[in-house]
Amino acid sequence: MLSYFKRANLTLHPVAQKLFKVMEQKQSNLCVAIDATKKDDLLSLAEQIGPEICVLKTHIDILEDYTPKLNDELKRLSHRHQFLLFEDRKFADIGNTVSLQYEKGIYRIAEWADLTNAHVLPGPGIIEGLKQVGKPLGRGLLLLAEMSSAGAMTDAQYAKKAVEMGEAHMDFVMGFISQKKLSEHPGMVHFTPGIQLHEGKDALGQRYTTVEDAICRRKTDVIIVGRGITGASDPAAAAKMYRSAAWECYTKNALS
Ligand code: 5BU
Repeated sequence: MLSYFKRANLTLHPVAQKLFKVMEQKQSNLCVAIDATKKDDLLSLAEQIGPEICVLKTHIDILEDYTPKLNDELKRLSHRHQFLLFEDRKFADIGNTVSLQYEKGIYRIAEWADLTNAHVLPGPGIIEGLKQVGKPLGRGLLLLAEMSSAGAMTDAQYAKKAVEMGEAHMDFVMGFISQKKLSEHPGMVHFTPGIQLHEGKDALGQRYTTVEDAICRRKTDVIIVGRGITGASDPAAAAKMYRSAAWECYTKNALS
């Protein structure tokens, strides 16, 4: 398999290039989901795990004390620790509406998030709408091809369509949220949520697989870990452990 370093040279997408380089430099293919509802918790966790991650994933709309100043604080942290910011917004409307949701409103997602994501359910207009806003700012988009939750309607046919839609828009789409590698294009990055140390589930339909299963066997690129790290008694130590496990799987893949 190709190294992230080689893949950086096989894509013209600025965010994918930057991500591959950060991954190689930091030896990290770990994205942490910090689902905090207070901004101090978000910032303090990001500060603790910053050195271990290539991407910080947020749900900005769950914060109870959001102020626009947070955008700059997140950007500052991302520069200091060299990680990218991913707002997991899961856009799902017509092109015109998502372009407004992405650029305007309280959160101004396009202003600070290097990447965001969208469902393909509405058809390619959603990509066009987000691209109008994000491409001039040098942003990237991930398409939701598969979800981790039990009973998800993202079956093989749906995932295939998502990949086709993504590959037809590679000037803005840089990858997929999926449970396995779906696209053979070296520039497409696969992010996989639903990761913990052991297989299992939570009380609300989340399903977990392991780092080894996602990266070694299913050949995805970046693991997304939330509560496995943020709920640990020492989140920095947990992040270190997930980072090295995921990186070890990647290096095994890259050698094969
Ligand atoms: P967890 O604590 O590791 O279960 O958190 C997983 C995060 O990834 C959480 O922020 C979800 O919103 C997100 N997620 C997911 O779990 N499954 C999916 O298919 C997608 C996103 Br898309």
